[in-house]
Amino acid sequence: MAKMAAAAAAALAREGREDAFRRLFRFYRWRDLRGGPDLRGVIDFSAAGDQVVSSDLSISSVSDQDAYRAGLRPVSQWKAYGLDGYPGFIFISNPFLPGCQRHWVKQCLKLYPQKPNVCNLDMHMAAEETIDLWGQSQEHLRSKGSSKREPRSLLEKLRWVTLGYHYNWDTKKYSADHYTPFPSDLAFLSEQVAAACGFQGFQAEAGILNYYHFDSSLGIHVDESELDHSQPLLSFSFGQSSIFLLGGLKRDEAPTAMFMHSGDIMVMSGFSRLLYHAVPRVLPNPEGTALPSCLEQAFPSDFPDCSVIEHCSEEDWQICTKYLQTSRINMTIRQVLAVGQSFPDESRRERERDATSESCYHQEDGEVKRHKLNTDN
Ligand SMILES: O=C(O)CCC(=O)C(=O)O
Ligand SMILES: [Mn+2]
Repeated sequence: MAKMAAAAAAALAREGREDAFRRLFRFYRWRDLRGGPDLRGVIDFSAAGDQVVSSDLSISSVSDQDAYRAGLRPVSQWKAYGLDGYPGFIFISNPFLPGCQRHWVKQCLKLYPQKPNVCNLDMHMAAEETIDLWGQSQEHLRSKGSSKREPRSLLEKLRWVTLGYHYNWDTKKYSADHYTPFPSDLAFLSEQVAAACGFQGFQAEAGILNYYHFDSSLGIHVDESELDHSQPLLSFSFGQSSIFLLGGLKRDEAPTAMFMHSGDIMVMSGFSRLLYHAVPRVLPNPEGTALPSCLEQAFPSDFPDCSVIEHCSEEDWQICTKYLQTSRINMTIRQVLAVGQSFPDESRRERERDATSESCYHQEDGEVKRHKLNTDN
């Protein structure tokens, strides 16, 4: 049956009846020995183009001191953009202070994958094997050469980590009984960014951290599992660059392609909150160096104690550097419930029905999926 569906999908694609999003996804994912697709149609927010408009921020909602505490420049200095045809979409071009992205990278590699947070490796490894991914991978990463043939360390096999209300990939739901405290530093950063975009009172309740390598992609999806869609979705990117596709409410609307570089933040709110999107491609950073220069900047020595940003030791940064030379990390932060809202009461039968046999959409072999295999392949 699955084979027949795949064959039918392939036939449709051959006939040119593949949906417009899928067609562009495949265009940008394509690569061969001579290189990859033509990237001239990809919007680069650092070089304003036709569709790009500047976006107003709520400068007075975030004090310079709070921005500073989160490792961000004063909001009055941020460069924020919108896109024609996508109300509620805000792109903020790297607003991080020099050296401060390093903190978030280290947290994503060293701290956040730790228990009680949940990661893809937990799905097929014993609990004691995934206790200390950083410790188990340090040596391997430190001595790593540039050969692609070397086996990947555990850290390099990490595809996703969930925080707060842990997203259940089977039921596509969050639930009250699978919650662990959301990291306070990341909640603080998220609150400042949301407030600057006009969402004062945003509560960071769930996070999905995505870990990509040059051969990874993230399938076409909509983030609709949160119960309160009036709150924005925040997305932070670090390391190598990627192409992000932002589509419409339906898959037959052709998406807009844009680059996301290290430090860039994207906010999907209002009309844009429930749009289809995907990451077809991870690319070397545009400077062509091992790491983009914004990550080479060291942490200022006079950073105040009240900051949530901790100094990242040279030893830890060396491991992060090795990892990031071929990788991209993305953190997406969500508010799940409206203030005062609780999860609907579900019977056990409903919960069992929702937990389909198709377990995990993230895959080890490169493509990270949010959709059923036969619709996205
Ligand atoms: O990696 C990205 O830029 C997008 C991640 C995403 O869409 C998600 O986690 O829902
Ligand atoms: Mn998403």
